[in-house]
Amino acid sequence: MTTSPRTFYLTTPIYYVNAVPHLGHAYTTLIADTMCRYRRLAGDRVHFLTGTDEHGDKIAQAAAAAGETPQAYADRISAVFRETWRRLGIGNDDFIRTTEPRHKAVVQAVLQRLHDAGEVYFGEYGGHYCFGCERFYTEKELVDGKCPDHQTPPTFIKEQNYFFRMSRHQDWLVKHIAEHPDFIRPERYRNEVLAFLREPLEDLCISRPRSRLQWGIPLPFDENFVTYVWFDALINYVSALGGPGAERFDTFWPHAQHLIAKDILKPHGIYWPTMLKAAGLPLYRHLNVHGYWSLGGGKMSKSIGNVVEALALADKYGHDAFRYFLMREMTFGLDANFSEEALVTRFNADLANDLGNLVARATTLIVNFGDPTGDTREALPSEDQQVHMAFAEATHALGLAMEEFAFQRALAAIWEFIGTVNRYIDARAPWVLAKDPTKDKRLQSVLVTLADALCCLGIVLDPFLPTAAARIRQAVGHTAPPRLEAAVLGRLHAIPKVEKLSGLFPRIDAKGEQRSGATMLKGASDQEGAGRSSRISIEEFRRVDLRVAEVVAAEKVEKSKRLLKVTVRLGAESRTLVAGIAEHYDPASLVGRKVVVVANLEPATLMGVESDGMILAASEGNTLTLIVLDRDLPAGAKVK
Ligand code: ME8
Repeated sequence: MTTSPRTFYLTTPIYYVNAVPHLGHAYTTLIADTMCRYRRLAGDRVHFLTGTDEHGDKIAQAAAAAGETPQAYADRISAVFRETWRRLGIGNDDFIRTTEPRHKAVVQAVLQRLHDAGEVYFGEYGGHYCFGCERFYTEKELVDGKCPDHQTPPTFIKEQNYFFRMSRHQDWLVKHIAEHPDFIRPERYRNEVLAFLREPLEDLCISRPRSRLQWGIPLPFDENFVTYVWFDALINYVSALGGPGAERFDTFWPHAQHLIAKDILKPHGIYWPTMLKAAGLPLYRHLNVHGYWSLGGGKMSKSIGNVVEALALADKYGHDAFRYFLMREMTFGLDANFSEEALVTRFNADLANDLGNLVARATTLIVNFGDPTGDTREALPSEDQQVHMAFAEATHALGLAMEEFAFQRALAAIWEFIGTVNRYIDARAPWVLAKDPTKDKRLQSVLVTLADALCCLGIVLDPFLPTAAARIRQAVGHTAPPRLEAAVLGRLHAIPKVEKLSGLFPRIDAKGEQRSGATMLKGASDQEGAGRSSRISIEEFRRVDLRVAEVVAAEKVEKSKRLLKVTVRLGAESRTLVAGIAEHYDPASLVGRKVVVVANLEPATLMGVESDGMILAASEGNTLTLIVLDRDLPAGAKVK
């Protein structure tokens, strides 16, 4: 991964103020925020822009319906967007409004440039106009004579207007896209733009007569017209930097990346690059396009009215969880369906179980058994090296995924590592090491590895779960601002001061309520506080494959007081398991007995013997008893 400082400029669409923010807006803005946090974590110089699109028919009509002036209405709704982003923890550097003087001035300057360069002409046009989309449709684009987005028949309008000579820019644009395969990404959207460009490109009508629409930026060369809202809106990406010639523009514009959904691919993939080129400005670097969220299969758009109040959901489940779900559930570029049930399932499985329990177990073990003054590692045992390697792999995969906005893959890579650490705890069983004074050095080195792993997780999770990541870092005493370059496992050589952290993500029960804090399972191996939270769902329980097994052979594991190597038969299959029952059962007495085993556990190696499953036993004090059947059943029978 490169650590040299890079410059990164990321924009979201500027959202229309004709309704309050919904889930789709929140998604784009949250992933933009995550990306910018990630780039900052990597040490890059970042500028993150969002804002509101406030001119045009749509807004004028919404204001009239609300009985307000367009400006008062835009002020009010724009403030709702700004406040929503603040509450969701979005760290944008700037918020542009198209009604601001700084924006108007740049729009007019760009229009004048285009006019002076002969890129604009005055002409007459008759076409099918959709007021919802605020644009003309060609016959071919209409579906059954209707606007494909609004499913309403367009109005035929004939009027004199100004036009941008977009048609003359077709050839170089096709060539540019061909030569820069990641100019528009993922590939499906690049292909979609190339498909548009296989048809002749028409000139673009860039004005609206004032007689018909007042609410817009006047053309600098003809006061009788206002600027077409898209021509006005796209320019926000440069006006927010102060426009051509400004220092901020020179710093950031060469690194510009836009983030949008597929609904506005054409203006960004075709109008915008041709406008830039015609105005003598460099093109943006990448257009990153994501898919659409739907609710129960229906499209979600405020003009259609089927909206989810983003904040209500985020407040209900926590802002970190909301952000996590959106990123984990949608494959960047493809559509996804939103449901509260899916959010709760992911919450319980990924956040409460995998991450929350890891943090609770590891911090508890370190606090209970860690000796900050103790001697820790000399040579690194190979199992610890595997944890280090797993982290190096995860951060490598994370870096590659984030280059492409593949948030889902990025999170999958981190969760792969979380799984490795959870298995490492199970296999190393620090609570067992703690019982053997000769193993103290080994115990301390396992605990250092755990503290190290938590600290690294607290760093790499920062862009995705900002609040939880900060709590994890705090629990392991990492007070420095998080930096990706510090997330290297193996740096820690002594146990830091650690605080127990349980209930990071308390499980959500079927009624949608969160349990306060994880409670501990009372079981033999969990007595020392290595336990997981107490309740699991029936689905989770069903995933555990319990079987009747017949013991066919048993012997002591060399050099171990506690472990027996047991061969069992499960139907036709035979397996080797390692069980900590040597102090309670003579190996020979077990042969021929039927026991209950967990058949779908991931294999683990104990004292050099691979164990493929687990024999169930109950224990209290010094007594341990195997779980046996009170009626006979064949080996392999399922235990339900
Ligand atoms: O188009 N799923 O504004 P807008 C995912 N003002 N993302 C969605 C979504 C959904 N169902 N619905 C909306 C405009 N979005 C113009 C943009 S830019 C110069 C001008 C998100 O309020 C997504 O980012 O309709 C989409 O591109 C954007 O909101 C459209 O927002």
